[in-house]
Amino acid sequence: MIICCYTVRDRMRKRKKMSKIGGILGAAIMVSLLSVGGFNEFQVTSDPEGQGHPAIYKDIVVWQDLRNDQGDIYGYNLSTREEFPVTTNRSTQVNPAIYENIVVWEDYRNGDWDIYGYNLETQEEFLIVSHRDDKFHPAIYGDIVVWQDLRNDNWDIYGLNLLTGEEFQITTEPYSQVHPAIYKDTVVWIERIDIQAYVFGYSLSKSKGFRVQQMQGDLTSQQSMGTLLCGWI
Ligand SMILES: [Ca+2]
Ligand SMILES: [Ca+2]
Repeated sequence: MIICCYTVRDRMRKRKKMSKIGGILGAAIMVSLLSVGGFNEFQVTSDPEGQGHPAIYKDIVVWQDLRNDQGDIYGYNLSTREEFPVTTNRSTQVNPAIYENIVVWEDYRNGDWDIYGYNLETQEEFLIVSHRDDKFHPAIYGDIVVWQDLRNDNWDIYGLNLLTGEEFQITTEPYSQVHPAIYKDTVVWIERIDIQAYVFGYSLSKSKGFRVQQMQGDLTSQQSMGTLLCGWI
Protein backbone atom coordinates (compact mmCIF):
# COMPACT_ATOMS: atom_id res chain seq x y z
CA MET A 1 0.00 0.00 0.00
CA ILE A 2 1.31 3.41 -0.91
CA ILE A 3 0.35 6.49 1.05
CA CYS A 4 1.19 10.12 0.48
CA CYS A 5 2.36 12.60 3.02
CA TYR A 6 4.21 15.88 2.93
CA THR A 7 6.71 17.40 5.26
CA VAL A 8 6.21 21.01 6.23
CA ARG A 9 8.82 23.16 7.87
CA ASP A 10 6.75 26.27 8.12
CA ARG A 11 3.01 25.94 8.02
CA MET A 12 0.93 29.05 8.46
CA ARG A 13 -2.31 28.17 6.77
CA LYS A 14 -4.66 31.12 6.70
CA ARG A 15 -8.01 30.66 5.10
CA LYS A 16 -7.79 33.90 3.17
CA LYS A 17 -8.53 33.90 -0.48
CA MET A 18 -5.32 34.99 -2.12
CA SER A 19 -2.97 34.01 0.68
CA LYS A 20 -4.24 30.48 0.87
CA ILE A 21 -1.38 28.86 -0.96
CA GLY A 22 1.18 31.12 0.68
CA GLY A 23 0.66 29.33 3.95
CA ILE A 24 2.64 26.30 2.92
CA LEU A 25 6.32 27.01 2.71
CA GLY A 26 9.31 24.81 2.34
CA ALA A 27 7.29 21.65 2.00
CA ALA A 28 8.40 18.66 0.01
CA ILE A 29 6.23 15.88 -1.28
CA MET A 30 7.21 12.55 0.20
CA VAL A 31 5.66 9.23 -0.66
CA SER A 32 5.86 6.34 1.71
CA LEU A 33 5.73 2.72 0.71
CA LEU A 34 4.25 0.61 3.47
CA SER A 35 4.50 -3.14 3.51
CA VAL A 36 4.15 -5.93 6.04
CA GLY A 37 7.87 -6.32 6.29
CA GLY A 38 8.92 -2.74 6.66
CA PHE A 39 8.65 0.89 5.78
CA ASN A 40 10.37 2.65 2.94
CA GLU A 41 10.11 6.33 2.25
CA PHE A 42 11.28 8.14 -0.84
CA GLN A 43 11.09 11.68 -2.11
CA VAL A 44 8.89 12.38 -5.13
CA THR A 45 9.98 15.94 -5.87
CA SER A 46 13.02 17.89 -4.79
CA ASP A 47 11.94 21.22 -6.24
CA PRO A 48 13.07 23.96 -3.82
CA GLU A 49 9.71 25.72 -3.78
CA GLY A 50 6.77 24.57 -1.67
CA GLN A 51 4.69 21.51 -2.42
CA GLY A 52 1.74 20.28 -0.41
CA HIS A 53 -1.62 18.52 -0.24
CA PRO A 54 -0.71 15.34 -2.13
CA ALA A 55 -3.32 12.89 -3.31
CA ILE A 56 -2.80 9.51 -4.94
CA TYR A 57 -4.62 7.04 -7.16
CA LYS A 58 -2.71 3.89 -8.10
CA ASP A 59 0.53 5.05 -9.76
CA ILE A 60 -0.27 8.76 -9.97
CA VAL A 61 0.53 11.30 -7.25
CA VAL A 62 -0.71 14.88 -7.57
CA TRP A 63 -0.06 17.89 -5.39
CA GLN A 64 -0.20 21.70 -5.22
CA ASP A 65 3.05 23.39 -6.17
CA LEU A 66 4.56 26.87 -5.67
CA ARG A 67 7.38 26.65 -8.21
CA ASN A 68 5.79 28.95 -10.79
CA ASP A 69 3.29 31.14 -8.99
CA GLN A 70 0.88 31.13 -6.05
CA GLY A 71 -0.14 27.59 -6.86
CA ASP A 72 -0.19 25.03 -9.68
CA ILE A 73 -1.02 21.34 -9.76
CA TYR A 74 1.72 18.87 -10.61
CA GLY A 75 1.78 15.11 -10.85
CA TYR A 76 4.21 12.19 -10.76
CA ASN A 77 3.92 8.75 -12.29
CA LEU A 78 5.38 6.24 -9.84
CA SER A 79 5.77 3.64 -12.60
CA THR A 80 7.58 5.78 -15.15
CA ARG A 81 9.13 8.11 -12.54
CA GLU A 82 8.08 11.07 -14.63
CA GLU A 83 6.87 14.37 -13.22
CA PHE A 84 4.33 16.38 -15.19
CA PRO A 85 2.27 19.57 -14.81
CA VAL A 86 -1.50 19.21 -14.53
CA THR A 87 -2.13 22.94 -14.68
CA THR A 88 0.24 25.92 -14.71
CA ASN A 89 -2.47 28.54 -15.07
CA ARG A 90 -1.18 31.92 -13.82
CA SER A 91 -3.79 32.13 -11.10
CA THR A 92 -3.83 29.95 -7.99
CA GLN A 93 -4.68 26.25 -7.98
CA VAL A 94 -4.67 24.16 -4.79
CA ASN A 95 -6.07 21.09 -3.02
CA PRO A 96 -6.10 18.43 -5.76
CA ALA A 97 -7.93 15.13 -5.59
CA ILE A 98 -7.68 12.28 -8.07
CA TYR A 99 -9.66 9.25 -9.18
CA GLU A 100 -8.51 7.18 -12.14
CA ASN A 101 -7.58 9.67 -14.87
CA ILE A 102 -9.46 12.69 -13.48
CA VAL A 103 -7.77 15.31 -11.30
CA VAL A 104 -9.88 18.00 -9.63
CA TRP A 105 -8.80 21.05 -7.63
CA GLU A 106 -9.72 24.51 -6.28
CA ASP A 107 -9.01 27.29 -8.76
CA TYR A 108 -8.91 31.09 -8.34
CA ARG A 109 -8.61 32.10 -12.03
CA ASN A 110 -12.07 33.68 -12.10
CA GLY A 111 -11.58 35.83 -9.00
CA ASP A 112 -13.15 33.42 -6.56
CA TRP A 113 -12.60 29.77 -5.73
CA ASP A 114 -14.08 27.44 -8.33
CA ILE A 115 -13.55 23.74 -9.03
CA TYR A 116 -11.72 22.68 -12.17
CA GLY A 117 -10.73 19.28 -13.50
CA TYR A 118 -8.24 17.69 -15.88
CA ASN A 119 -8.40 14.44 -17.79
CA LEU A 120 -4.93 12.86 -17.73
CA GLU A 121 -5.83 10.62 -20.66
CA THR A 122 -7.23 13.21 -23.07
CA GLN A 123 -5.13 16.03 -21.57
CA GLU A 124 -8.18 18.24 -21.48
CA GLU A 125 -8.93 20.74 -18.72
CA PHE A 126 -12.55 21.45 -17.86
CA LEU A 127 -14.64 23.58 -15.52
CA ILE A 128 -16.66 21.67 -12.94
CA VAL A 129 -18.40 24.53 -11.15
CA SER A 130 -18.08 28.32 -11.27
CA HIS A 131 -20.11 30.69 -9.18
CA ARG A 132 -19.46 34.01 -7.48
CA ASP A 133 -19.29 32.30 -4.11
CA ASP A 134 -16.43 30.07 -3.08
CA LYS A 135 -16.13 26.32 -3.43
CA PHE A 136 -13.51 24.33 -1.54
CA HIS A 137 -12.26 20.81 -0.93
CA PRO A 138 -13.26 18.80 -3.99
CA ALA A 139 -13.32 15.04 -3.65
CA ILE A 140 -13.95 12.51 -6.39
CA TYR A 141 -14.98 8.88 -6.72
CA GLY A 142 -16.06 7.38 -10.00
CA ASP A 143 -18.02 9.93 -11.99
CA ILE A 144 -19.04 11.96 -8.93
CA VAL A 145 -17.25 15.10 -7.72
CA VAL A 146 -18.32 16.68 -4.42
CA TRP A 147 -17.25 19.91 -2.74
CA GLN A 148 -18.26 22.44 -0.09
CA ASP A 149 -20.10 25.44 -1.52
CA LEU A 150 -20.94 28.90 -0.12
CA ARG A 151 -23.60 29.93 -2.66
CA ASN A 152 -26.38 29.79 -0.03
CA ASP A 153 -24.42 32.04 2.39
CA ASN A 154 -23.60 29.01 4.53
CA TRP A 155 -21.49 26.02 3.62
CA ASP A 156 -23.32 23.20 1.88
CA ILE A 157 -22.17 20.08 0.09
CA TYR A 158 -22.79 19.94 -3.63
CA GLY A 159 -21.99 17.32 -6.23
CA LEU A 160 -21.67 16.88 -9.98
CA ASN A 161 -22.04 13.82 -12.15
CA LEU A 162 -19.25 14.13 -14.71
CA LEU A 163 -21.02 11.80 -17.13
CA THR A 164 -24.37 13.56 -17.21
CA GLY A 165 -23.24 17.06 -16.25
CA GLU A 166 -25.97 17.11 -13.61
CA GLU A 167 -25.19 19.21 -10.54
CA PHE A 168 -27.00 18.37 -7.30
CA GLN A 169 -27.22 19.77 -3.78
CA ILE A 170 -26.60 17.25 -1.01
CA THR A 171 -27.14 19.41 2.11
CA THR A 172 -29.59 22.26 2.66
CA GLU A 173 -29.30 22.88 6.41
CA PRO A 174 -28.32 26.38 7.61
CA TYR A 175 -25.35 25.01 9.53
CA SER A 176 -21.96 24.65 7.86
CA GLN A 177 -21.18 21.38 6.13
CA VAL A 178 -17.51 21.19 5.14
CA HIS A 179 -14.67 18.89 4.04
CA PRO A 180 -16.60 16.28 2.09
CA ALA A 181 -15.18 12.88 1.21
CA ILE A 182 -16.71 10.27 -1.05
CA TYR A 183 -16.38 6.50 -1.45
CA LYS A 184 -18.64 4.53 -3.77
CA ASP A 185 -22.12 6.04 -3.29
CA THR A 186 -21.52 7.44 0.20
CA VAL A 187 -20.62 11.08 0.86
CA VAL A 188 -19.51 12.17 4.33
CA TRP A 189 -18.66 15.58 5.74
CA ILE A 190 -18.08 17.57 8.92
CA GLU A 191 -21.12 19.55 10.11
CA ARG A 192 -20.80 22.37 12.59
CA ILE A 193 -23.85 22.94 14.79
CA ASP A 194 -23.21 25.80 17.21
CA ILE A 195 -19.91 24.84 18.85
CA GLN A 196 -20.24 21.13 18.19
CA ALA A 197 -19.05 19.25 15.14
CA TYR A 198 -20.51 16.05 13.79
CA VAL A 199 -19.81 13.65 10.98
CA PHE A 200 -22.80 13.21 8.73
CA GLY A 201 -23.21 11.13 5.62
CA TYR A 202 -25.51 10.69 2.66
CA SER A 203 -26.18 7.70 0.46
CA LEU A 204 -26.47 8.80 -3.17
CA SER A 205 -28.21 5.56 -4.18
CA LYS A 206 -30.75 5.67 -1.33
CA SER A 207 -31.09 9.48 -1.28
CA LYS A 208 -30.88 9.24 2.47
CA GLY A 209 -28.77 11.05 5.04
CA PHE A 210 -27.40 9.71 8.30
CA ARG A 211 -25.35 10.81 11.27
CA VAL A 212 -22.06 9.03 11.87
CA GLN A 213 -20.76 10.47 15.13
CA GLN A 214 -20.08 13.59 17.17
CA MET A 215 -16.54 14.87 16.86
CA GLN A 216 -14.26 15.48 19.82
CA GLY A 217 -11.39 17.95 20.05
CA ASP A 218 -10.67 21.12 18.11
CA LEU A 219 -12.17 21.86 14.73
CA THR A 220 -8.83 21.99 12.95
CA SER A 221 -8.10 18.36 13.60
CA GLN A 222 -11.71 17.48 12.84
CA GLN A 223 -11.44 19.13 9.46
CA SER A 224 -8.37 17.13 8.56
CA MET A 225 -10.27 14.01 9.56
CA GLY A 226 -12.85 14.86 6.97
CA THR A 227 -10.50 13.76 4.23
CA LEU A 228 -9.88 10.46 6.01
CA LEU A 229 -13.48 9.54 6.67
CA CYS A 230 -13.83 7.30 3.68
CA GLY A 231 -11.32 4.91 5.20
CA TRP A 232 -13.92 3.54 7.56
CA ILE A 233 -17.29 4.01 5.86
CA1 LIG B 1 -1.14 28.70 -11.06
CA1 LIG C 1 -25.41 24.42 5.15
